[in-house]
Amino acid sequence: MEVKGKICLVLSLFVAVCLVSATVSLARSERDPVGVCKLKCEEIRGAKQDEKQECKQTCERYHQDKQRREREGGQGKERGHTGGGSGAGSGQYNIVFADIERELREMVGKCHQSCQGSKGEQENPECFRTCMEQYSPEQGKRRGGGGGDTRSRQMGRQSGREFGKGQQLNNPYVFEDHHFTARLESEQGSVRVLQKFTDRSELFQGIGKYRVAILEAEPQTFVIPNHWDADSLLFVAKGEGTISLINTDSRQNHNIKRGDVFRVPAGISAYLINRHANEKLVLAKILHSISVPGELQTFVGVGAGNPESSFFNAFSNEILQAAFDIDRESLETLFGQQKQEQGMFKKATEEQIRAMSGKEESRTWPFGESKGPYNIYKNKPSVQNDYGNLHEVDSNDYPDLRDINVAFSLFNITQGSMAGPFYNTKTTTVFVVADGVGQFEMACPHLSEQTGGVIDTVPSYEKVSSQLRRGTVVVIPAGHPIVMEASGEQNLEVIGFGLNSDQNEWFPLAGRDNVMSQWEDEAMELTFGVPANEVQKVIQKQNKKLFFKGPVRRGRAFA
Ligand SMILES: *[C@@H]1O[C@H](CO)[C@@H](O)[C@H](O)[C@H]1NC(C)=O
Ligand SMILES: [Cu+2]
Repeated sequence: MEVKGKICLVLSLFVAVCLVSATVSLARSERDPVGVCKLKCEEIRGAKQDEKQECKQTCERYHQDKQRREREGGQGKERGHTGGGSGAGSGQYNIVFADIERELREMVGKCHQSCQGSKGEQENPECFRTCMEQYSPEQGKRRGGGGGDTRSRQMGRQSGREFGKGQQLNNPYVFEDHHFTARLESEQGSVRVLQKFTDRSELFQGIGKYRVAILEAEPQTFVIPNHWDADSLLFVAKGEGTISLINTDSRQNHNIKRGDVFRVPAGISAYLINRHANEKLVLAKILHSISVPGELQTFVGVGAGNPESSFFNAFSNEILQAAFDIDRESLETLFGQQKQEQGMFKKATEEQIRAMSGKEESRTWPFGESKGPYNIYKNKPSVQNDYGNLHEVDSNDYPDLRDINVAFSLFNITQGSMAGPFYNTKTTTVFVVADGVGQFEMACPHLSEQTGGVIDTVPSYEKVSSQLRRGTVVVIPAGHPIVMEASGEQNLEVIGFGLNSDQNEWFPLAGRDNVMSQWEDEAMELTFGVPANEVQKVIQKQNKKLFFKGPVRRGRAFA
């Protein structure tokens, strides 16, 4: 027991990589917490003016409420479990931001739904307002009969602390469906782009140039030619298709299938088809912006259906007529597009699909060493046992990964098993859950700093955790230890994009080949304070690598 406790401490020390990165907002929020809270309200994406107003009022109410509680006898501490640190103060405002933001989203979502039935929010502002009032925390308290807990605080206390229940407060690392802020959606398919990482938290400055996107195309669908101002790396999570990259004197058609990794260089125009008769094509993408960091633009020449969504439309007719050397009428025929179905995704006929697929055409190709996609199943897993397997691809396997500086991995965690704890030395990893249900836990010194405030003789860590399900995106910064666990019912399949992957390594913190197995005896004795052979006995007990049998959970662990 005692040894175990000490191991934990050592592990913690071992990974104190990012302790020094102080957060600016901390200092700011101590001086004017309500002001900062209101600023955060302004920053909530997609919120309308009156919703922001509502948010700001909640800031004030929260502040008054807190002062009252402190006067009444110091119950101000909301996070009793954080080791070391004063607890009260700035940390609470970080909590309240997350709280308000999430609560607001929930309220808006619920009210949208319940007012949708009648006429929708625009035409029925009355319904919407009444609904919002009904859900506001102040009302909740009154209705609750003054028993103490407002709705928001109830949620605050419970979520995150209990296993598998919803999302933790103040957790910038987890992204759900509503964090995909840019969307092109139609019946034939969708492209969803995750919000800028730096919009979520300044902790993500190191990966500010990268964005995540998910493309889904229905069976027998054509995605019209377009190009992005970003290099993109795509992984085929599901289905099969053909992607065509266009250059002035050549075209490359590549058939892609599940497990393929493929790079599309910035600015290269590409079109895509889902060849399958009844299976969806799903691509998970990492985009590396090249002009404005973190900003993405897509360029569509023709075909999106309305004239505004063609970049040609930005030019004057005279210019276009001269450029194409055609008369006005032909110009209309070409770019008028009245008969076009709207959107990026078009239903294709079987003949069209047959004609476009299967031809692997490539002549001289000036952009990189590309020889087509790389299939991750081509090589053996780098780790494999009964509890799961890991496939990895880096620029040594697939040179196209070099300039985008991303490495790729796929974790397949057997049901009831877990992966880790481990950490990456250099990459910040974006995990996208491809299938299954589970949860992860991560140790984060940043959040602990925000709640604690004081730098002590030893570092401290906040447990960050959340449920995982298909579509969840989780960002794990470099150096941060993490564990992922699959539910008992299904394998957990997780795609990992390792950003800034140059010379990255990952280190297991337990099991075979764990980082401590290379320590000298003296180092063990000094670090643990007990004889080396005792430590050896403990750390050599687990002889599997990376994937282990999961913990015993009582009750329903995964909602
Ligand atoms: C994960 O492993 C299971 C069982 O071996 C297999 O059926 C499944 O296809 C794998 N998933 C991926 C994405 O490789
Ligand atoms: Cu952290």
